[in-house]
Amino acid sequence: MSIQSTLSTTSKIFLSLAAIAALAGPARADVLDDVKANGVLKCGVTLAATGFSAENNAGKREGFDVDLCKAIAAATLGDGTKIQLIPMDLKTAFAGLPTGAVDVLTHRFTQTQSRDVGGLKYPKIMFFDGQGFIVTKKSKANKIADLNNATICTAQGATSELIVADYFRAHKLKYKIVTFASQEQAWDAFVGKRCDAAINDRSGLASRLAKLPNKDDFKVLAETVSNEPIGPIVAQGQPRWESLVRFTLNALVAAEELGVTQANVDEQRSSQNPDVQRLLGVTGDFGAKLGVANDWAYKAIKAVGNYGDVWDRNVGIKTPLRLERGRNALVANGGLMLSIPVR
Ligand SMILES: N[C@@H](CCC(=O)N[C@@H](CS)C(=O)NCC(=O)O)C(=O)O
Repeated sequence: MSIQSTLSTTSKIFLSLAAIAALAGPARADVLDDVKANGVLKCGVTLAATGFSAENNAGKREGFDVDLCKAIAAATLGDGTKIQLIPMDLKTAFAGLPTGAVDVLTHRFTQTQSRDVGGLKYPKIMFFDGQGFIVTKKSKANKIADLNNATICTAQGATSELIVADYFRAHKLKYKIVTFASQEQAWDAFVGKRCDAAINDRSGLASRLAKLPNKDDFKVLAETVSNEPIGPIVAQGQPRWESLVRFTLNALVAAEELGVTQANVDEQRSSQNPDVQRLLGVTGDFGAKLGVANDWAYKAIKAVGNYGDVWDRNVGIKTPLRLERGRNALVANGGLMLSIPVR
């Protein structure tokens, strides 16, 4: 744990951005070839975030981020069960890509210019989020302006540090930020009353609230203070692998647009719609051009369903997170989710 004043927060943020820039390291051989040779896909996932990556009662890790890992394994290896999930915190996750400790991060990390230029490539955004603050219901804070002089918990290296620094300075509010090695620790400290408030992606707050027995004792403030475009990450210099991850996620979005679901994907193979035929590998050689089998997208959809299926199963309104699609609805439904045409 570390406590920082406003000024040293800013300098630490720029130091941590410099550390990301040093990630380049020795380049890996072709990751797509590696994954095929290993016969297993290694995904870096969040430590414990219900709905995204957390163990269920049977001790099996499940969630949105786990499903994306399964989809990529299904597309690459023809089998969505050939995955190794490696839980990682903010401190270790990024360094695992160039060394090959992980092939892809299906994590909750925001794309920023510094991370991208620093060697972390984001093939496609899978979740449009924004950050918010959580406080106890007993607290007198009903809006961020009420957090003057508050102590705020978050994790080292999260985008939150700079967001808090910028927002509070711009609004002439005083604060003390307390950072922890992981979001889990930051959350536990907040729940343990170490801080007046915590900040995280709104989906992250919903995720942690979902498993709290006394969730009604807390409230998330209405204001959203940032944009957090979140997506899987691959190492730089891996264009084939980057494309494979991009188009696997894209296939899940395209499937939703075309009405192809986990339940109907087999019958959709006989569809007369040329877009469906290309997506499912019935016509064309779109898989071969990516370096995988032509039924790669069929296998991914069969393994986890379309984007909407993944959403509904893990974080949708029937789950403990109860998240509305909002900005993550398809463009056709007023959101931001759009597929790249499979042509
Ligand atoms: N999106 C922000 C926050 C990322 C974040 O805090 N992720 C949460 C999951 S919602 C987490 O638990 N990270 C791993 C950890 O440190 O425990 C960023 O990219 O910096």
